Amino acid sequence: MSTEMSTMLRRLIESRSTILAAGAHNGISAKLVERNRFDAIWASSFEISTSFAVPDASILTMSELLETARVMAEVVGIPIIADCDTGFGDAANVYHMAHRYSAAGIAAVCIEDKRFPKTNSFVDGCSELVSPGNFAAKIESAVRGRGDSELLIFARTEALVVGCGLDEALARAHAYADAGADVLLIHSKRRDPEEVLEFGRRWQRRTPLACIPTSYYGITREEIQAAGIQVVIFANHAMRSAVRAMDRTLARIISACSSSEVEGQIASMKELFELQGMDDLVGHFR
Ligand code: SPV
Ligand code: MG
Repeated sequence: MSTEMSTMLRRLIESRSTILAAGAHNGISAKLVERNRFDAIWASSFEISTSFAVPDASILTMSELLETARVMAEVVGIPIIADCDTGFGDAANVYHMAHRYSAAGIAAVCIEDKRFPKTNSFVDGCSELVSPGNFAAKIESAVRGRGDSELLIFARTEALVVGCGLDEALARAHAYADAGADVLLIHSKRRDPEEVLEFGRRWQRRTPLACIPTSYYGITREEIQAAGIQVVIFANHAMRSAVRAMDRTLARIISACSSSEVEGQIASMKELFELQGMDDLVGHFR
């Protein structure tokens, strides 16, 4: 069932030098990503955990993350790349994960080589990696689990995040590409993009590269392209901006005991009815 969106994502990756994805955490944020003409949605574990107000630390179950991704898939017409953390366990869990995400119409799953339970990459000192062999076996399992579907498997290495260095990151990435990964995500939490760019320059395989420029946000489109990185994921900006906006609005209302000051600065009910699809409903059924 994932085949249509997976095929769309595969074609995008084959035909474009750069694909832009943005993080979302529910139906409405996914719609805004689509409305702003991103190519794909990143169903971010960080954003979804934040929306439940729990740590991004393998606290949410696969069912909760899958259900959230499914809600997004039902309301948008662009591919969803589901952030599946460590794959919710070992190779057997990954097999079932791939099968279920594919059946839910999700275009791609992304798993990372941290040990379960994982902690968000920006929390210092909490992450440990599984062996390259263990993670390659998980990738092979995801490939088997997708069956005949076109579900894309993103393999993410955290070797740079935990300080293992470029050689280890490249060795792991080679092993994951050999195991059948469709896209290789190289993550970094440094402020400058140099290690990611160097990784890209040294990557000789045909497997496309992806990156998440959260900390090295100064990177340019030209640098990304010159390093041969094709998929760029703005992983958490929808949630970070939503929290700031909601907080400011609520603070102004409580301090004035009135919403009149904020009325002109927030989305109107009409705009939200449009995003809900209310006009269609009223047009057809009322
Ligand atoms: C996410 O958005 O959940 C990610 C990216 O996995 S990061 O927060 O950098 O780990
Ligand atoms: Mg995540």
